[in-house]
Amino acid sequence: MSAPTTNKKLLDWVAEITAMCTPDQVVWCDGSKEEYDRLMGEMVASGMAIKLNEEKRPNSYAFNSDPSDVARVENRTYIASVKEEDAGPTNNWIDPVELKATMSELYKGCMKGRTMYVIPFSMGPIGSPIAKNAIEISDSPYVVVNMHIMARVSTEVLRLIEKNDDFIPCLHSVGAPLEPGQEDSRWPCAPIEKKYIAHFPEENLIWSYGSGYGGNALLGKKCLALRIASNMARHEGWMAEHMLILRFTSPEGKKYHIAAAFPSACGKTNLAMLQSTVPGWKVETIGDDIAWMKPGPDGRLYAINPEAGFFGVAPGTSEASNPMALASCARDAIFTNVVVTPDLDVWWEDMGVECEGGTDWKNNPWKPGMKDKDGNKIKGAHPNSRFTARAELCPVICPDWEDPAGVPIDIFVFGGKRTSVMPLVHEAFSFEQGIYMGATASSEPTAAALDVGAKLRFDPFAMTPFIGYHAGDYMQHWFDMGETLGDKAPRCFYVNWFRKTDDGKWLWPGFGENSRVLKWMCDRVEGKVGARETPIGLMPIDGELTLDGLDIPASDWAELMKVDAEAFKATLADAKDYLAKFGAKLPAKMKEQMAALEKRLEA
Ligand code: OXD
Ligand code: MN
Repeated sequence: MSAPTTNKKLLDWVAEITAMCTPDQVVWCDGSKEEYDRLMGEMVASGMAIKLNEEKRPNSYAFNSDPSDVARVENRTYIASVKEEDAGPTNNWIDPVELKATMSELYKGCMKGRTMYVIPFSMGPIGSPIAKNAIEISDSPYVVVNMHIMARVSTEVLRLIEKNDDFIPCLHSVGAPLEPGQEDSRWPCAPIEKKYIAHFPEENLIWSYGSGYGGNALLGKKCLALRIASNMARHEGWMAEHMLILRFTSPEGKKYHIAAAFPSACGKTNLAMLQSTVPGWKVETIGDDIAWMKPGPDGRLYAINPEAGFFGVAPGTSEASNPMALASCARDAIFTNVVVTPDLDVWWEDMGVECEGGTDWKNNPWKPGMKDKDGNKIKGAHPNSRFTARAELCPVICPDWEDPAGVPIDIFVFGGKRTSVMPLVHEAFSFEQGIYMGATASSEPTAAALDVGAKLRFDPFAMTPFIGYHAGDYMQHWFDMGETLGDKAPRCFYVNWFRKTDDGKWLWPGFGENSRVLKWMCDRVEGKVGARETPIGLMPIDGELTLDGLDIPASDWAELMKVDAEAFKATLADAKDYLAKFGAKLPAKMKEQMAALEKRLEA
C-alpha cells in the first residue's frame, strides 16, 4: 500500500518502525466505516471477535482478552525523563537510553506474521486550537477499531500534519510475533515481565509493548491525553486533567459548566450523565474522563473533551445507575470481557436484569451462582470489563460537545469516598484552597478488615497514575494557573456522596439526587445563596440546598453536614504525611494552605 502522505517526518518514522518491527504488511488507516467493517469481519473470521445479535445490539461486537491482560499495568508504566527527579515519587522511572535499548530489543521483529496499522488521529475536534495530532502504529486490529470510537481517526489529520510538520508518535505492539504456520492466539499479548508502557516526555514519545488492553494499548487516552499532555500543558500554560465535563442548565436557560475529578469507583461516568431530579434543571454530557483546558481570550478557562467515545466500566452499569451509558452502547459498540448470552447479547454483574447464563469473560460456559473449587462465586464479567461507546450516541450528549473553542468552566468539583468525616459538600474559600482540596482528595481503604486503622489513600486530583512529571511541580502548575486566571478561576467544591451512619446506612441517596448539590454550587456562583463559614470551608445554610421530596431526617442532614474538628485534624495529619514525599518540590502555597487549615481547626 502506498503511503497517503508526503510528510517526510512521518514517512521516516513509519519506515524506521517497519524496519525494526518487520511486519508482513503496512496498512495506513483512514477511519472509514468500510475499514471498521472490514477489520471486524476479519476478527470475527479469526475467532477474536463475536458479532452480537443484530436485532438486539446492532453493529456491535464482543471480545475476550487473555486472562492475564485485563487492566492498566501501573507497575509496568514508566516516565522515562532524562533526569529521575523529573518523574517524581508517583512515577516509575528508567533512564530513557536504557529503556529504549531494552524495548528496541523487544520490538525487533515483534510484528512478524502481523499487519502493522498506521492510525492518524486527533485528540480533540480536528483542527481545534486545543487539539493535538498524533499517529499510533499498532499491530492490533482490536486497537484500530477501538481507536475509531475513542479518537478522531481520519486522513484529515494527515493533511494537518503535512501543514504543521508536527505529530505525537505512539508506538504499540502486542508483543507476540508469529512464526510461519504458527496459529495465532485469540488475544495475543506478552507476559507481564515483558510489558512496558513507556513515556519519553522530553520527546513527546510513547512506546507501549506487550498488552492489548485499554489504556495500555489505546494510546490516545491515558498515555497521550493525560501523561504526555499534562507535561506539555505545564510548559504551554494549559491543563490536562482526569475530569468529566458537564453542562448544567437552569430552567431559565442559564448554562453552567462543571469539571469534576474523582478517583475510580466514585461514579464519574454516572455523574457525567446524571439525570437531574431538580425540576427544570438538566445535565448534558461533554466528557466522562478527560478534560483539556486552556485560558480563552476572555481570560476564562475553556475545556474540551479530547476523546470521542466512552471506555466505561461495564459491571454496575444499569438502568438504575446510568441509563444514559446503557443507551450509549445500545448499538455500534464494542464490549470486552463481559458475558455473551446464548442469544448473542451481553450481560454483566449488577446490570439490573436477569441472566440465565452464557459464555463468561474467560470463554467458559457460565451460569449465575456458579462456584469455583474453593466455593467462591465465579463472576461472569471481569470487574474491569468495558464497553466502548460512541459519545455521539449518548442521549444527553451536549449539542456543542465538539465545539473546537470548548466550554467555559465555572466550577471544579473534587471528591473521594469517605464513609465518615467528610461532609456532603463544602466550598473552598479561594482557588488556592481549592487546589489544596484537589491535592488532598482521598478515599478510605476498602472495608476489608485488614485495612481497619489504615491511613487514607490520597489520589491528588485523581491523577496519581497519570501525572507525566513530578507531582510537586504539577501542584505548582495548578497554583500558576490560578495566578493566570485570577478572579476568572472556577469556584472549587469538594463533595462526598458516600457518608454512612454508624450502622452502615447511606446518609445520602446519591445518583440523580446529586443534582441538588450541583444546583447549590450554581446558586453560589450566581450569588443567590449564602454560606456558613466552617474551619474547612463554606457550607450550605439549612434550607438553601433543597431537600424537597426527599425523606432525609433532620438528624441525618445534621450528620451529613457535620464538621468534626478533631477528625479533620487527623485527616490533615495524614495529608501532611502524604505530601511530605514531595519534599522540596511541595509548593510553598500548599504548606500555607495546610497551616491556615490547622489554625482554623484550632480556633
Ligand atoms: C479509566 C481509569 O479507565 O481511570 O478511565 O482507569
Ligand atoms: Mn479514567
